[in-house]
Amino acid sequence: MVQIRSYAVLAALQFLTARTAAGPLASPKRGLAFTPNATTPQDNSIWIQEPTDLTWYYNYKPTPESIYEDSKLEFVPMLWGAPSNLDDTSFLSTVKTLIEDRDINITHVLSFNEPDGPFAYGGSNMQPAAAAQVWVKNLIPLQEMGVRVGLPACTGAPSGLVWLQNFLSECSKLVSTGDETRNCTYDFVTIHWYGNFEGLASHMGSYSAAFPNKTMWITEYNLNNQDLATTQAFYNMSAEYFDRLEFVERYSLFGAFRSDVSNVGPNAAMLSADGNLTDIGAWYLGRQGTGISPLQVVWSGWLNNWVGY
Ligand SMILES: *[C@@H]1O[C@H](CO)[C@@H](O)[C@H](O)[C@H]1NC(C)=O
Ligand SMILES: *[C@@H]1O[C@H](CO)[C@@H](O)[C@H](O)[C@H]1NC(C)=O
Ligand SMILES: *[C@@H]1O[C@H](CO)[C@@H](O)[C@H](O)[C@H]1NC(C)=O
Ligand SMILES: *[C@@H]1O[C@H](CO)[C@@H](O)[C@H](O)[C@H]1NC(C)=O
Ligand SMILES: *[C@@H]1O[C@H](CO)[C@@H](O)[C@H](O)[C@H]1NC(C)=O
Ligand SMILES: CC(=O)N[C@H]1CO[C@H](CO)[C@@H](O)[C@@H]1O
Repeated sequence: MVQIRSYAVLAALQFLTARTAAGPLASPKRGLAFTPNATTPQDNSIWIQEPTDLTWYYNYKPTPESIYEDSKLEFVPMLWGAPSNLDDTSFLSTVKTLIEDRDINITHVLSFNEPDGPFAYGGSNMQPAAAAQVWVKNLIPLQEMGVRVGLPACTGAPSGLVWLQNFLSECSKLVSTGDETRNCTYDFVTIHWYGNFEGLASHMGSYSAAFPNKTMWITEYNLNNQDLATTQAFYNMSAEYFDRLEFVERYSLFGAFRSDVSNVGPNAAMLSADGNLTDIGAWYLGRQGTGISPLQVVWSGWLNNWVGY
């Protein structure tokens, strides 16, 4: 009796697992976090070869990539960090030029990249007051033109929320007048996450609570330095979650590079060491898996040399 019951539980569990194992193949929310490597420029066109689901990209810069100019990928400029002169308005004028002179359809911009993180880890290392000054000069005029602007993307550490609250309060000081308190506005919240799915869901929950009624972009995320099966299960669960949640507007896996140069572990990479799409890479583009291991390397060069002897 006991045994039969546990079989029934097992069967139910297997049914549930089977139903949730497959990640969603297609999603219009997906974009490319473009991190090219000059030694493998041939990889840059992989993301626009059909079939691909990707609808947008960012490259951590204000200006677009010429290789994507005629593609269907919408470009999202990024301010990234502080100019040496905090009153500099180059970002504003660059984006205005893209819109007004080059007729590029810019509807969204990203602001600062990990301002609460040190330069050594790719952060833009900014004080909230300095960031507020740059925001007021460059982003408010774009908002007035109808461009939607994302709140800075902090690291996944708890310090991120504190940094953002300080930033908003500094920004409020700059836009308030003697007799009227005003706040800086933003159109969506932007987050980064490295870690497991439970951590990701909890991180998203704390941002939703801190910034109610705002849509969210997850512009960098992955489960770093884990085995392949765990990494793939994380990929599937998070993609399914992002696609299901209406408040998630867009997301971009960090990700679009070869496993041998990955700083988030080889299994998190969308390309194998020899530049082929891995399973995760193919799924992200909305295709069936390739079955290619992230660790795969091209043997032909070695073989040719060997045959040559
Ligand atoms: C992930 O989803 C793909 C289909 O999108 C499926 O083929 C694969 O088995 C799933 N893997 C895991 C570990 O859930
Ligand atoms: C670019 O690729 C080369 C060759 O694989 C590698 O040595 C280098 O570290 C990579 N650069 C970055 C920034 O990942
Ligand atoms: C500009 O991009 C937005 C997506 O953000 C799209 O909805 C809109 O149709 C595009 N406009 C043109 C003229 O292509
Ligand atoms: C500005 O933001 C603060 C903190 O979120 C809030 O308490 C206040 O009501 C806001 N003020 C205005 C005028 O929107
Ligand atoms: C969020 O939106 C709901 C429904 O539109 C509204 O009732 C609520 O007051 C909003 N909350 C805040 C904090 O703006
Ligand atoms: C299976 C597969 O797609 N293999 C490709 C991996 O990349 C090399 C080099 O680009 C190709 O020659 C293979 O066909």
